[in-house]
Amino acid sequence: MTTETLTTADPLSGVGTRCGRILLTGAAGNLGRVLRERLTRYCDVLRSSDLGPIADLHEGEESMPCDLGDAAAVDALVRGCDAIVHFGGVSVERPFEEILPANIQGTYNLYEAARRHGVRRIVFASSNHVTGFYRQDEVVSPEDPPRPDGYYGVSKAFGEQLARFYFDRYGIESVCVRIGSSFPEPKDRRMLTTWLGYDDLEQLVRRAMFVPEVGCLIVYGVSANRDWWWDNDAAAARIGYVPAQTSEPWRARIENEQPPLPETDPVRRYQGGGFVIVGPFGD
Ligand code: NAI
Ligand code: 15L
Repeated sequence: MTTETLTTADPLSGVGTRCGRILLTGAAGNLGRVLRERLTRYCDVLRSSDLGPIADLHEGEESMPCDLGDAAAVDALVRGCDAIVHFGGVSVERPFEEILPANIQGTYNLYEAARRHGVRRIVFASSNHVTGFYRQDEVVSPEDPPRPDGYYGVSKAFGEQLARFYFDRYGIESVCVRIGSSFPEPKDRRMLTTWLGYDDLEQLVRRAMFVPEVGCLIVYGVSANRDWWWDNDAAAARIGYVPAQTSEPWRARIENEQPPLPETDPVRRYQGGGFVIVGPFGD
């Protein structure tokens, strides 16, 4: 596990963890709302963006609404930013027509704007659904081939490949965090394995932002839960991520209240859980 494999010095020690202007997309979303105040500690100005304006601004925070599917608007959004924390987009399985502008065109617009405006680092909120069709009895590493469990997972795999291309071609560094399930607490048996606590999320984003020379890196965003499906050694070795939270405090209640699904149920069989059975849409 990650806690045992971090044998080298912390790659963040002695490195400044502050920069000029950070752009946060998806700022009105569940995780955006968690990150907004926390990220103001790491920059002079946090540019918080979502489809609509952000009302309750913190000190050092500015609001700039933008539809990620609008290339010209994204270009203006990115201008003047030093780094990007890209959490905006459709965050669940939806028809392809909804995923395409927000997640696929939107992430392309963002990387293109980053290239034009000289942004050097992007933290991309990818998802465990890039590998959702691996079974729950398999351990998956970022080196394994993607097995997306829907259009949403496909869009996140696209984002990861875009990150790879923009590093190889233009030297823009990215850390793609395949977030598990980041909520105040795990909601079901599956999330006992996939849960990512908010303090661990902040640690991951901070490290992904500031550890030098990450290149293009894929890590899983998961806390130190008892069971694991993901080999996250790269997160420890490359950015020094050592999770401090665990889903254990919720285990007894969840296991008492929620009987296990039959072993043959795809929701129990596959890592993506309920995402693997959403759709088809529109038939
Ligand atoms: P969320 O759905 O609460 O927030 C996403 C935000 O993106 C929303 O506020 C929405 O208005 C905005 N958005 C959607 N389409 C947009 C567009 N075309 N232009 C601009 N903004 C747009 O999702 P949440 O939970 O906060 O997740 C944040 C990110 O992390 C998402 O990219 C999601 O895919 C990813 N993620 C989250 C996980 C979790 O457990 N919360 C797990 C894995 C990945
Ligand atoms: C995700 O990618 C979603 O954004 C989030 O809402 C959760 O459903 C999470 O995955 C999960 O797999 O639990």
